[in-house]
Amino acid sequence: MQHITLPILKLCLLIHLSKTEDWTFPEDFKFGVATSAYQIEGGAKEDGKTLSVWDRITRTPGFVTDGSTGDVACDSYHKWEEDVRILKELGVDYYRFSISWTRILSGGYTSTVNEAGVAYYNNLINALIANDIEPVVTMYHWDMPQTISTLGGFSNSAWVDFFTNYARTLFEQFGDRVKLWITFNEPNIICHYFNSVLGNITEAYPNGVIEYLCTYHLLKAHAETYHIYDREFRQRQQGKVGITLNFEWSEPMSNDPEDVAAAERRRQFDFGIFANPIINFDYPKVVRDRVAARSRLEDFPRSRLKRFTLAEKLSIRGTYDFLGLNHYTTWLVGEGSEADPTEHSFYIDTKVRRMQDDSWETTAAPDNKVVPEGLRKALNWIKTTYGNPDILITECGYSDTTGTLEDDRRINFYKEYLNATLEAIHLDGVNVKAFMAWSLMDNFEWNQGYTVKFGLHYVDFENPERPRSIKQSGEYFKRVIATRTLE
Ligand code: PNW
Repeated sequence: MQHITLPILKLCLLIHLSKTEDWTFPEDFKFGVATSAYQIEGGAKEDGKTLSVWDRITRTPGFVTDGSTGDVACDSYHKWEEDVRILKELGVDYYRFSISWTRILSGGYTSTVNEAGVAYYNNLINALIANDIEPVVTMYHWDMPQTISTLGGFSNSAWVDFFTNYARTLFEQFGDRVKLWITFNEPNIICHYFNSVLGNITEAYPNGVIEYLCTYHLLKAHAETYHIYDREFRQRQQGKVGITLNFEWSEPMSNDPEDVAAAERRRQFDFGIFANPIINFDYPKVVRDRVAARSRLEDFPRSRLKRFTLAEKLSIRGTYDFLGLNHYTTWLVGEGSEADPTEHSFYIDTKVRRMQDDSWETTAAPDNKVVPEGLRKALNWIKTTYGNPDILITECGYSDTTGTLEDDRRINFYKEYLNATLEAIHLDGVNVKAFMAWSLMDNFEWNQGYTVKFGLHYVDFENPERPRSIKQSGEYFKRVIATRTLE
């Protein structure tokens, strides 16, 4: 008898466990939504704020598809009280927003604090806390001071001092109340896929040198910020400092060992190049070897990868209290062909080709196809590669072009990506501690302006009042937060 019932019992248990709809998010799991300063604030020239690279580049004809700017955006500079009200209505634990550097330090690299800018964030932070919403603050979400861009941006070693001067100011002004800090949003977009002088703008052609100077200076600025927190603030403020890396999952396009290796190489170039120095030690070996080999082929006197000294490696290692992860999509990756040696770029160094499956659902951001299992795989890869660090999903979201309130595809997206998160937690034991949806509301989607909409709230950009209306996906997210389960 027993030999029959036991397996049946086991089977029942398995069936029960695999019904993830019944699973709840762990008690300490946090839900939130995310935004960034340039994408929502507006008030571009108000109260002493000076120009960032985005205030300037949006003036370049043709740069933004609909010719728009972030001058007003969602007008959150004036409507922060309403933002807090709709956050409260959603019931979120966390609100992730970023601080505009040029609102706080008008000079960019000088230390003179702009009190009006500080007052804006004080109001926002105090209102969040009064409503039991914890602020999660990104220091740098792409809006580099124009003054610093003029000096070469991330390619100038002075960047490290400029940034840490700004970061210290933020700890001083807000660290008594802000306990979760993110130094940088998506360094690989900053350094490798956009122009590193300007911050995130494809004006100058990537030349295979500037990408790695940016990586090097950004990592040093991140680590130095972490050490400043340790030395001057941690004891008093008791907060956490991390970084947000974006990670599109790379799946091998075949079982051919070359494609399998190419997919892993791509992960290391995209994610490992930042995560390995911070969590393990130094750049990943495959990145070091490949850039060195390619540089030799191109007749460079040494590797274009700007290497750390031993002291630098030691000082960067361990500079995180959590890892922020932005995740949207997945690619099928295979071995690429060697480009002509007269060409040099980060992308050429990766030596991969990639494509997406036609059967995957497309979104308004055409590359962001819906592939929920990619999130679970990415989380598992991070767990294995870096010893299961605490992960906060700091962005994940779905875009359409209409902003319709009846957004069932977005509901489906969240259902599936949240389910993948639950699987990673309950089946795989990954330490995922939070999920923040991108975004609280429709906003300025960089060079796609207002044509691509990610919000849980619709914003009427024709109306000077910029009214916000909750979408059905917002109602759905609200229910998930309230019940801590997926229906
Ligand atoms: C993220 N890519 O950006 C940003 O952090 C947000 O500011 C942005 O609004 C959001 O995703 C939606 O796009 C990305 O091309 C932009 O791989 C581009 C890519 C990835 C992330």
